[in-house]
Formats: sequence, structure tokens, C-alpha cells
Amino acid sequence: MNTSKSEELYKIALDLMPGGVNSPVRAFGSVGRNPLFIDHAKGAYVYDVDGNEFIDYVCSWGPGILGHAHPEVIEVVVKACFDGLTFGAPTGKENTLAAMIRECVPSMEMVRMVNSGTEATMSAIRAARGYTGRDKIIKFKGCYHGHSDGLLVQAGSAALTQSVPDSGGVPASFASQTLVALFNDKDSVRELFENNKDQIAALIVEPVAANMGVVLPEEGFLSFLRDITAENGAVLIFDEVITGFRLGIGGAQQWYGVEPDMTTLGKIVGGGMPMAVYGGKREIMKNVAPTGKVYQAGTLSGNPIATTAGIKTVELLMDHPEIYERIEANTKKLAAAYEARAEKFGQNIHVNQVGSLMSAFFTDQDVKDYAGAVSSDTDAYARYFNYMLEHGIYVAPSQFEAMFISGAHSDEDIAKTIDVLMAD
Ligand code: KE4
Repeated sequence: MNTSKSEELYKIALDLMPGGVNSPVRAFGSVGRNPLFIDHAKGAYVYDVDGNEFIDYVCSWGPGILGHAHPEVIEVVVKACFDGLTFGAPTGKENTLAAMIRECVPSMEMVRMVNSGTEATMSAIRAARGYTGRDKIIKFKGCYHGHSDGLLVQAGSAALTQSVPDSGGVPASFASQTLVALFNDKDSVRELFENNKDQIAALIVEPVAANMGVVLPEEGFLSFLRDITAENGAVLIFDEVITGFRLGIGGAQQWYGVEPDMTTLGKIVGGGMPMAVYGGKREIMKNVAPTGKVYQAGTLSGNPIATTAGIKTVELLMDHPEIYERIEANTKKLAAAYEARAEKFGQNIHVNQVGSLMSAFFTDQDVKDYAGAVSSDTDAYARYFNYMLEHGIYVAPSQFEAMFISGAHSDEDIAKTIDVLMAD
């Protein structure tokens, strides 16, 4: 596969940006090759600068549930641009999108729009601390909630592949307020609450962990978190930056029937534009400035272009719920194919799948928690990644990311992917 133009751009990029990228996972660091530079994308496909075409299962890490450059989204975004890109003042579009979010996620009685998932989780935690007057938080090992200081403690996503689970530059005093439990391990949560009585402001969790690869909550785990946080006066925050609008229009909280006190959304809610949201119970959110003492602000928060993209994306998902059945069915087909490949080649592959999210772990273990995920053979994953890439399939350049399927992936795309998977 010719990648000469990517190589040229990469050389230049290395001199301009750390690792030549603006987000670490894009550097392909754990798959042993230099990154591809993308020229454009359409539907289920991305095209690199050398003209190579790939069926895309990264989908920009989640926003691309409708496929790239959806014509109806592009049309309204282009039109909106002619009316101005940002005003730094309220617009009716923010009302529209906020109301749609509340209709889809009723637990979000009041919301605040920000520009990234990191901002959303950081702000949700600040709101929870302001509401409870407490300092400590609980997160789970291998879960990733963006790169705010207090959350870069035993994080997931690229923090796993960089083997720097505790990032440089985070003062020990910040990390000391962050307690770490184990996903799907109720006792680890109980212990933290018992040993930190009345000190825990919030517990933040990805209701489906997707940053150590996809790890599903065991039966009753989320309702256990709901109960123990309520019993201890701690705010339960569902980080649905990935699962929001992905696992159905109501996200993971609808899928599993567990209602948090606060939710963070990102990715899909902005339709590919920089947009994320935090929100929840009115009694918590009313503490956020200007109505309360929890300060949070943003120049481009809720800007007219991102809200336009978000409104149209959410509208299309609300109007076409059949999209969810189709992408789940296609994801199940892929999951079955990975299992068939394991059978055919005697490979150790364990697949986790829910809705249109899945991960193929290169391990002989069941992956029900962090330990299971990191038991994976990342060299085997790298070989698989490069084999797929050379055959026109672009999967996540890391074992510890999710595979995303969009409404633009056709039956032919799925069939081609399976053919590649099942070839020698
Ligand atoms: P951003 O700040 O990247 O918009 O969102 C942070 C975030 C928060 N919560 C969850 C559950 C997330 O998955 C993320 C970001 N996800 C990663 C991929 N696993 C983004 C890709 C990247 O870091 O380049």
C-alpha cells in the first residue's frame, strides 16, 4: 500500500506537533507503523492522502454514527456558516438542542454545553463537588473521561497504550482526591465508600466501559452503583460521551434502565463538530454560574455551527430509530465473524459487543474487567490491525479502543470486512 504522501506529511508534522498529532492515539504508537493522514471521508469510508480507500470502523471515535459527511448535516451546517460562526451570545439553537437532549435523556433536567468530553466531565465533577461540599471522587481503573488533571489517574484509552496510567504533570495532591475502583467489582466500590465516609462527592463511570476496549457492566452492577451512591449522598455521573445516542436515543441509561444524577454527552451530540454537554438534576445544575457558585464558562460553548450539526444529527436519529436496529444487527454479524475467525485459525479472540459497539480482544480470557482487557496480546492486535489496514479496513489503532459501526456501513461493507477477516 503506497503511503508516501502520509510519510511526507508525518515528517513535517513531527517537527510541528508532539508525535506529529493532536491526540496521542492517532500516532499509531501501539500498532508499529506511522499514522495515515486522511484527505476526506464519505459515508462509511475514509480516504488517505495517497488515495487509499478504507472502510472506517473508527468513525472519528464515535461521532460518525450517521457516516461521514451526511448530506443533510452538511447542508444545514454550510447554510449556518453564512449566518456567522460564533456570537458569544445565546441563540435559539441552544434552546432547541437542549430541549431535544432532555426529551431523549429525561434525567438531564438542565444542561450546559461545552466543547469537549473532557470539559463536560471536568465540569460535571466540579458541579457535584459544589453541590455536595465534598472533595473526593471515585473513578474506575481503565475508564477514560478525558484529560483533566484529577481524572488522569489509572485512565484508559491512549493512556493505557502509552503505559503512563498516571500522567506526567498531574500534582500528587490532585490525584489524591481521586479514588480508583475496579469495574464490575462491587467490593472495591463498597470499600472506598466505607473508608471515605461522607467524603465522596461523586462516582463517575462509563456505563459501558469503552476505553479499555468494550467491557460490559455485569448484571446488576449499574443498579448497585445507583444504590450505593444514593445511600452515601454521592452524585452518580454516567459518562455517556461514547454511549450517549449510540446505544439508542436514550443511551446506556435507557438501555440498562438505570438513571444517574448527572450525565455527560459528547461525540454524536455534536454531529462531528466540537460539542459536548453535561447536565442532570436541576437541584445540582442550579449551582452552576451564573445561578450558583460553581464557575464554568466557554467562548465557543453552544456555538451556532456545532448546535446546528448536533440538532440535525439528533433529529435524524430521533426520526429514524430503525438506524439503531440496523447498526446493532451489523455489529452482531461482525462479532460473530471475529469468533468464527478465532475458531478457523485457532486464534485467541474474545469479543464483547453491545448495540453498535464492540471490541475483539486478543486474549484467551473472558474480558469482564480491566485485568481481562490488559491480558490481551497487543502484538497480536498490532498484526491484526496492519493486516486489516493493508486490506482496506480501518479499525482502531489500539487494542483498548472500541469498534464503531455507522448507519452508512452497507451490507456489502460488512460482507467485505468479514471476507477479509476470514481470509488466511
Ligand atoms: P474529548 O475530550 O476527547 O472530546 O472526550 C473525552 C472523553 C470522555 N469520556 C469518554 C467516555 C471518552 O471516550 C472520551 C474520549 N474518547 C477518546 C477515544 N477513546 C477520544 C479519542 C482521542 O482521545 O483522540
